Formats: sequence, structure tokens, C-alpha cells
Amino acid sequence: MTAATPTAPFRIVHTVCSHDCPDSCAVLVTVNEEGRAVKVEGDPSQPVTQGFLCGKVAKYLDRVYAPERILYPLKRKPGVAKGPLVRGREHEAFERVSWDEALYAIAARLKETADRYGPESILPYSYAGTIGVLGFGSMDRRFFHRLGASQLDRTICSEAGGVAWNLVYGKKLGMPTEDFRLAKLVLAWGANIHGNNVHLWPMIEKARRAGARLIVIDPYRTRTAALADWHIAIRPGTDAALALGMMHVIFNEGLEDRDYIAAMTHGATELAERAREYTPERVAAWTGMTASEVERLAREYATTRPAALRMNYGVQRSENGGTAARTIAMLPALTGAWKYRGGGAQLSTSGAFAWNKKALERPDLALASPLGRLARVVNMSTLGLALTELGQGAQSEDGPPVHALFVYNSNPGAVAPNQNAVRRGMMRPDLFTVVHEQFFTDTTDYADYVLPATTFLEHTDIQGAYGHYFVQLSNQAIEPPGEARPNVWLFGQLAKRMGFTEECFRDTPEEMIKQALSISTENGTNGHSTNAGMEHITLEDLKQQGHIPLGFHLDPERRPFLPNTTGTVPTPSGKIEFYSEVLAAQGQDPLPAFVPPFESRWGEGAKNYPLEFLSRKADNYMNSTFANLDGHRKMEARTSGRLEMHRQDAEPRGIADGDPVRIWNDRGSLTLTALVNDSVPEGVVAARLDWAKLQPDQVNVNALTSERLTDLGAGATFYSVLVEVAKPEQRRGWEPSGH
Ligand SMILES: Nc1nc2c(c(=O)[nH]1)N[C@H]1C(S)=C(S)[C@@H](COP(=O)(O)OP(=O)(O)OC[C@H]3O[C@@H](n4cnc5c(=O)[nH]c(N)nc54)[C@H](O)[C@@H]3O)O[C@H]1N2
Ligand SMILES: Nc1nc2c(c(=O)[nH]1)N[C@H]1C(S)=C(S)[C@@H](COP(=O)(O)OP(=O)(O)OC[C@H]3O[C@@H](n4cnc5c(=O)[nH]c(N)nc54)[C@H](O)[C@@H]3O)O[C@H]1N2
Ligand code: SF4
Ligand SMILES: [Mo]
Repeated sequence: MTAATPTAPFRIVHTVCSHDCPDSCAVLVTVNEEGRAVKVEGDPSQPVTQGFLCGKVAKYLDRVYAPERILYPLKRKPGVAKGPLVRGREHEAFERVSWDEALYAIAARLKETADRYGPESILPYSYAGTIGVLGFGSMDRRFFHRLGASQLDRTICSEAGGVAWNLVYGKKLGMPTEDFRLAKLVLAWGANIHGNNVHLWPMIEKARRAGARLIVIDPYRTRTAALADWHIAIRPGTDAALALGMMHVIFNEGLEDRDYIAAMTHGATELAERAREYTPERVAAWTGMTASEVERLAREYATTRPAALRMNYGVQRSENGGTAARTIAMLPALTGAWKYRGGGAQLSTSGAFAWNKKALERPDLALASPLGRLARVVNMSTLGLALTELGQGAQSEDGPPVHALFVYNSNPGAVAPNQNAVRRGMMRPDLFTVVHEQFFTDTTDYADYVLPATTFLEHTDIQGAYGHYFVQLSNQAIEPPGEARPNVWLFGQLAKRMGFTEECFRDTPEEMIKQALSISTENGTNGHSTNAGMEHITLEDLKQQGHIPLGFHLDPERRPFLPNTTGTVPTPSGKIEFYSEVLAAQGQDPLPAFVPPFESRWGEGAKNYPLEFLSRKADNYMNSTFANLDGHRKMEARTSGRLEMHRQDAEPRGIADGDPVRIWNDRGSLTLTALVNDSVPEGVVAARLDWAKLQPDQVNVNALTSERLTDLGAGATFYSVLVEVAKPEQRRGWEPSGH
């Protein structure tokens, strides 16, 4: 498991990068005799990590030992208003308190809130600050279930694509990452591989050295796109049309794999019928391609073997992104690409990890709550609505207004859509807000209590991945700085202060890791056991080895994993579904179709705002994480604070490269500096997610994004946004509401 053997007194500890990234790297931490981490490096023995880390995490010790780390529990000083604080001086708004005092006061306030308004008036808000199994969702879920707090529907990232994939295949499984090296064609669809999934790149390079071609479908010219053999700068939100157009050509020219279709799929006849409507000419008009390009793409994809499709979540962050992802997911089933090693598709590998979630989260504890049942569900992608319409968010018609917000593993002040609404909500003087964090963020600025959290070097966890098939142990490498404490500890302690007497609140991390690994058949779909493949994995072995492949991936050379090639798949029909009875029963279209997003050049919204806006992730941050560190900001300097736009959109507006520009719509407005280049096609502008408080207007790109939800999965639509852009003095319309 080790890289270089350390000379005593150094020790090397196996940890796992717990940031929300498909790669889940095995990280070796060198710790010196004083217990200080002096080096982090990728584990060379982990076949996907391959001994290297991305630029963000290679500099991880800058984060762990940053002088700005929150070290102690803090309480807002009386009379200090909520709202953006000056970076580096946030502590002045707070006073230090002991953990005991903080826990006691928070528990008392939660109790009072639950008594007065009902426990559903308390809203936990968390996402993927850590994707460690324990840190992401275990003791926290137990705590909130037992309390009777509202449940959070965690839709902000991948729900549309996940629902879409599962409608087709029943389970999130894909071709192994290592097998991309065997492909002859790699189709990267809405996947920023260099920026977001860099450990796939060496596999693609290997494939290309052996003659493979790389095609990238992305409206933005990413580094991956720039390096591709063919970059298709598709117009945002038109992917379903393109996939249907490809199907049109495939069926027309008899390029489908009939044997595979007969054996493995359901609804091909109906799909062929539907695809007939999507002629290359129609598809070309929507997507911005030519008809012959649509044909060429279809032919190349259907006739090259093996063909590997890397779809990532970029496609599903648009209004009809669920259907887009569902349609794309069908392509390898039409051509039989799954049959060949190095072919098939990958959206996520997460379905392979059969954690015993019931044991971890204990939903049964809801029965012991004052509600006596599972609480209502609030959609995290409509947090603004939930906080301003007082609990009338999309999925919560019933129940009380939200009176307490408990944030951990997330920075909604920066990452949630419709930022101005979120902030109006968080500004409410009657809202009690607790934030468990490593740094002062756009969210701690609104907190009544700020509690110090650990990094993955400072706590123990177990982790799977959504971009490979290894279970990995993250051992605690160093002591937490100051009084920082892990999520599991925090919620165990709060449970104690609330007087919750159940044994499970005293479980140690090791006990919880064993529970996570314990056999559960209850969360299987359609009677399929989901623990298959994990039976051989024990905590003891993980302590020795650090990472262990899942059962079906133990010997890939002799027993390669070829999902969706034999037997049944866990869908209602037992087949890969082109036609969905489930959707039909819900009154929805059972077949894929292209419906233009409201906020796109084809939609109604374009009457008021002509430009499509991509509010993209930064290559050198992790959503909003790392944006506060100077070293990381330097790496991101080229696009930081910039609005990328095409010359043909800039010129008629009198905008030159380097000019300040205002960008606005009905929801908000911000100032950026124009970067006129060919990164985006005409009619599309792009800027990156950053900390709001570091911007001149103290809002970021999410001031422009909407709370409209995706067609499947009720997810966020960060890439279906219409805006107008002008030089500041020419701007008309919306005025920012005073922050
Ligand atoms: N460096 C870095 N790495 C990250 C993250 C980060 O913030 N920074 N975030 C992590 C997280 S949370 C996730 S979920 C993963 C996500 O990884 P990806 O799914 O790769 O995420 P995105 O960058 O959202 O989208 C990928 C690409 O889709 C493109 N895109 C946007 N709209 C459309 C469209 O309509 N059609 C098509 N075809 N493409 C479109 C975008 O321009 C983008 O380049 O990455 C993780 N890794
Ligand atoms: N405009 C726009 N908005 C987006 C996106 C986009 O592409 N464009 N991407 C969306 C996507 S895909 C996602 S996944 C979301 C991500 O949204 P979030 O999950 O909120 O992601 P981060 O911005 O990384 O914030 C995570 C926070 O958790 C903290 N943290 C890390 N580890 C721990 C821990 O162990 N305990 C505690 N208590 N805290 C910890 C970090 O310090 C960090 O501030 O953002 C979404 N927002
Ligand atoms: S952010 Fe992703 S690529 Fe970077 S170290 Fe973590 S898991 Fe690896
Ligand atoms: Mo995400």
C-alpha cells in the first residue's frame, strides 16, 4: 500500500480524499514525529489513483493548516446583523464559547423550536462536503430522524441523471474506469474530464495511443474538448435531440445490434418509431450542428468497437436534463456496446456499493420522534423557496414554516440556486441557523452558531466512489486542530444533550464502519440483493490494505466486469428499458423526447433574455470549496471573475475583452469582467462558481440561477439560465437588493 517506505520516525497513513469527486483517490499522508502531516500523495498501488492527485488536493496541507481554519465553537455576538462579512475578519462577529455551552444552547433552542412549531420546522441542510460514508450520512440522519426534523431531498447534484439512469438500467453501474484504456472510441458527453474527473484521463490517453478517437460533446470548450479529435459545441439543453437524432440514423441504417436488443432490452420498436421524428436536419437546427455531423457522429459511435461513453452530470443540470441523460444512456444498449470490454457507458459506479444504509441512518427512529412517523421532505434545490415562503417549498405543501436551519457538509450561501432568495431566507431574524464548517464561508456569515469541523485527515471513515469500484478506508492521520470535531461526534453529542437514550447514538466510528459493511438485502430494487460484491470486505482487511476492489472487480484481467450483458437488470421489466411503464403510469411520456427548456434560446424565456448562461464549476475548486485559499485562487486566475463570451455577442453590445460587464435577469445581477474568446458558441456566456463574498457585489453566479426543477428527479437546473449582458452604464432593469 505504501509509496516510499518512510524512515522512522515518519509514518504513512492511508486516507481517502473525501471531496465530491468521482475519483475518490487513495491518499497517503506522511506524518512526522510531532504528529504533523508533512506530505500528501496519491497511492501508487490504487489502480485508478495511480500515484497522483489533482492540483487542488496536491496542495491539501495548505487547507488543513490554513490560518483561517475555524478552531473553536463560536456564537454570534448580540446585535451583529446577519449577512456578508469581510473575509479574514469574520471572527469579529462571533465570540468563542466552549463545546459544552454551544451544544447545550443549540439543543435547548432545537427543543424549544420543536415544541413551539413542531419538529418539522427544523431543516437539516447537508450535501457532499465529505462523501465519506459516515460523514455524509449516518449519525446526523439518526439524530434528525429521532428529532422528527424535516427530511432533506438531496437533489442538488445528480438526482435527475440518477433517476434517468435507473429508469433505463435499474442501478447505477457502469463500465470500470480502468477499461476506458481499451476503447477505440471515447465519447465524453457533458463530462469535463480534465477538470472534474482527472484520473480517467490517463486511461483515455492510453486508449488514444492505441488508436482510439476522443469526441467531446460540451457547449464549453474545456481542456478536454480542446484536446479532443472532435469537439461538438452543442447548444445547452439540446442533448436529448442529438441522442434521438443518432438513434434515427442508427435505426435507419440498420446499425443497431438486433441480437443484443432482443436479449436485453424492452421497447425498441416504440423507440424506433419515436426516433423517426428526429431527422438529422431537425436535430441540426436545435443543436447547432450540421445534419451531416449528426449522421457522422451516429455512424462513428455505432460502428466503432469498443465504444466507451463517459456521460457525466453536466447534461442533466438543465430543465430537461433527466430526459437528456435517459436518452443518452440508451445509446450503448442500442448498439450493444456493453458486450465488448472497453465499451459501454459510465455515469456513476455508486450503485455497486451496498452500504447498509438502514443500519447507518436508522429511519426507524422517526417512530420514536414526537411525530411518530417519517417527517416531510423538503427539496434542497428550492431552499430559497423553503426559507422565504416559510416551508412552502416544492415538495412540502404540508407542515410548519422553517424556523431552524442546521447546515453541515455544505455551503448553500454559495452553491444553492436563486441566491438572492436563499439569502433573504437566511437573513430572517427569526431563523435560528447552525453551521458546522472548516472555514468561514458564504453560509457561516448567516449563522447564529458556527461549529468547527474536521478535514478527512482528521477523522476516520470508509468510502466507496462514483468513479471506480474500490472500497477504501480513510484512517485518521492527524489530531484535529483546535477543537474541530467530526460530523459523527457532533451529532452523537447533540443527541446526548437532547436526552436521546438510544444505544446507537453512542456508536463509535469503527462500530459504524462495521454496520456500513453489514449485509443488507432490504435496499435492493425488485428483490435484487445490493450487497453482492461486498461480502468479502472487512474492516480488518481494510486496515491492512487500505483499499479493496468489489467482488466482481477482483480479477479484471481474467474475469472482466461486463455489466448489462447477461441475465436480468433490476428494472420492472427485468430488461434495459427504452420504454418505461413506470413513466407511463405517472402520466408521463414513456419514451424519450426533446422538449426545449423554458430558459433556452428555444424557450419562452428567450423573449426577455437572449443569452444562455452556463454557471460552471471551477477547475481548481471543488464547487465552493478551496475558493478561499490564495494558492488555489492563483491557479484559477485566468477565468476568475470573468464572463466568457463570443465575439459575436460582445461586439453588438460594444463590449471588448477586459471591459467590466453587468449580467442580469429577473432573479439577480452581478458584475464581471468580459473575457471574449472562443470557449463558448455564439449565444452562450459562461462564468464560474466562486465565493460570493469575494465578488464586488457579494453575490456569485447563483444570483442568476433559478429554482426551476429538472423534469426527472426534481434536481437543480444550473445550466438552464437566460441572461442579458451589457456594459454597466447601459444596463436597464433589475437592481440588486442592497448587499
Ligand atoms: N475541479 C473540480 N472537480 C469537480 C467539481 C468541481 O467543482 N471542480 N465538482 C464535483 C462535483 S460536485 C460533480 S457533481 C462532478 C461533476 O462532474 P461533471 O459532470 O463533469 O460536471 P459539470 O462541470 O457540471 O459538467 C460537465 C460539463 O458539462 C457541460 N455542459 C453544461 N451544459 C451542458 C449541456 O446542456 N449539454 C452538454 N452536453 N454539456 C453541458 C459543462 O460545460 C461542463 O464542461 O465533478 C466533481 N469534480
Ligand atoms: N452555479 C452552480 N452551482 C452549483 C454547481 C454548479 O456547477 N454551478 N454545482 C452543484 C453541485 S453538482 C453540487 S454537488 C453542489 C455542492 O454543494 P456543496 O456540497 O455545498 O459543496 P461545497 O461548495 O464543496 O461545500 C461543502 C462544504 O462542506 C465543508 N466540509 C467539508 N468536509 C466537511 C466535514 O467533514 N464536515 C462538515 N461539517 N463540513 C465539511 C467544506 O468546508 C465546504 O464549505 O453545488 C451545486 N451548485
Ligand atoms: S478531488 Fe478528486 S482528483 Fe482530486 S484528490 Fe480528491 S478524489 Fe482525487
Ligand atoms: Mo455535484
